[in-house]
Amino acid sequence: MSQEAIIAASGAYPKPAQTFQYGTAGFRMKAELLPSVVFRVGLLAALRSKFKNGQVIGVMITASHNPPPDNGVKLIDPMGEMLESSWEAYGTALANAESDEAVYEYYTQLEQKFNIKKDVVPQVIYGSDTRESSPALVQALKDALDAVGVKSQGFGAVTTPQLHYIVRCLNTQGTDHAYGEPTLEGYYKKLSTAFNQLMTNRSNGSVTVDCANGVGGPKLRELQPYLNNSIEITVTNDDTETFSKLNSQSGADYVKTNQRLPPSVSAQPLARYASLDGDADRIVYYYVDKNSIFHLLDGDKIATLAASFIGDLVHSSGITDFSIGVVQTAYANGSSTAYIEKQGLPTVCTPTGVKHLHHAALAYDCGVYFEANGHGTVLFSPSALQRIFSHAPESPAQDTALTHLKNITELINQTVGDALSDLLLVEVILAHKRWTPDLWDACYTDLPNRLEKAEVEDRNAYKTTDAERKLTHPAGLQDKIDALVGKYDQARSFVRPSGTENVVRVYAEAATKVQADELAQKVKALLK
Ligand code: 16G
Ligand code: ZN
Repeated sequence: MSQEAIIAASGAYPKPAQTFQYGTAGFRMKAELLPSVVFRVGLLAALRSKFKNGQVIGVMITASHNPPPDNGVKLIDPMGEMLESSWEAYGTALANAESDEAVYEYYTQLEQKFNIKKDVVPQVIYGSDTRESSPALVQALKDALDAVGVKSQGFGAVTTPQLHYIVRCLNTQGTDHAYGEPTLEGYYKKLSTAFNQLMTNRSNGSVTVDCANGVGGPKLRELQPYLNNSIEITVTNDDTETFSKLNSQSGADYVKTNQRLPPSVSAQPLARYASLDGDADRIVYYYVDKNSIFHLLDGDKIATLAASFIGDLVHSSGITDFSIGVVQTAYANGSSTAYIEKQGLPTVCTPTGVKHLHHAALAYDCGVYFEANGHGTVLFSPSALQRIFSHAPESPAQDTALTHLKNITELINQTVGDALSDLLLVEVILAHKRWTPDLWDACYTDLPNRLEKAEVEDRNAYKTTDAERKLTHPAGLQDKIDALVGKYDQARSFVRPSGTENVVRVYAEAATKVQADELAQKVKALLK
């Protein structure tokens, strides 16, 4: 493509006076700051696809659980994973190039650095959530893709995990590890076929799903007709027309952070409720007990449920020497970690952010990874899948368990955490176990905990080690935190810089709510 064409196209998207950084979940900020960033991410996606010999790269425009005026953009690698970390820095550099000429120059530098062949046709697909700002950002992306001759396809409003799914399908089409049909219909068919088989002759009442007034609402409605009648799903907070309602007083982040029902939900005792986030890659469950007390069933509870269910199926199928591990972050409730270890399963702690958990989960035949906030999935290694699908059962009971296990591998979106897939997974497990939410909850009791955020002058002054559980900088601060923690029972606290906001987060847990709250406040006070 000609130098003039790229420089001219870039000229339509001038860079604001702002420094950008490809963070934990791509670029994310006020939408009005993003057009130049999205344009340049389009160039990066083109390079990434060429570097990957023309494999399809995905670009998702979303700011997940952030408020309506925000937006964001992130890249999806060929197998549906997050962009390889080493490339984030190129995205950052492109986004910060001060002129259109500098953009072009850096682009060609990267072409040379990676020895990119001129004759490879890059392919990029893209989608967005339901924000008001999304169509204009999609246009910026398209202009970049067109300027550098990318073969592209838009999927409109989709959930983040749907786009991850389609990327993987496109890149595995026609191979012996084909992932599915690269369409939304293919996605619904894959999930529903597995779900319907797992729910044959089973039923499990109803679940009410709060969709945060985001893209999960319409997509859950699209999925519903494919599902058999084994559960009744009531879709709420699915107004995507009123832009200001997105993530407002609803959604997984609201419920998890406030540890309470969305105001729009009047809960019946012991009925099941779930909340998605704005791009439907997170889900938390909850219920109220007979005394109308709220109980949260978060990502940790989903991880323990999934790991123990899969462990039982593997065992009952007669498959041996099969490793199952649970990957968590520092936010995992101490009780969940203790519970998993008591089940004889290994746990690993990684820094926050899906890419870290995902990577660690690859070490097992089956790696279950969830952040406490409800973002997670289950990965089966290629050799584990091969063993599962070639295993010869030796009894009818083994045969049944094995069939369930195969369907579970199809039901789970293995590319990334997926609220719709996770919803069906939880529903299947509860139906198989005949568990009401209180029985699920009774596996272990969460330690009371508190999450706070603190505005600080420079969050980059806070550096962590040990999977974000300890601070190395500012010097001396960790000792003060440790001294405070020592004063409370079963206490734990850590401080980490946010990867998505200009704040520092403080987490504390302790034996009682009063202690957890007090510890969080005292640690927060150290940051002043
Ligand atoms: C991003 C991460 C999410 C993490 C959150 C932490 C992805 C796709 N998303 O949203 O997993 O929980 O950041 O945010 O990795 P924080 O760094 O602001 O606390
Ligand atoms: Zn999200």
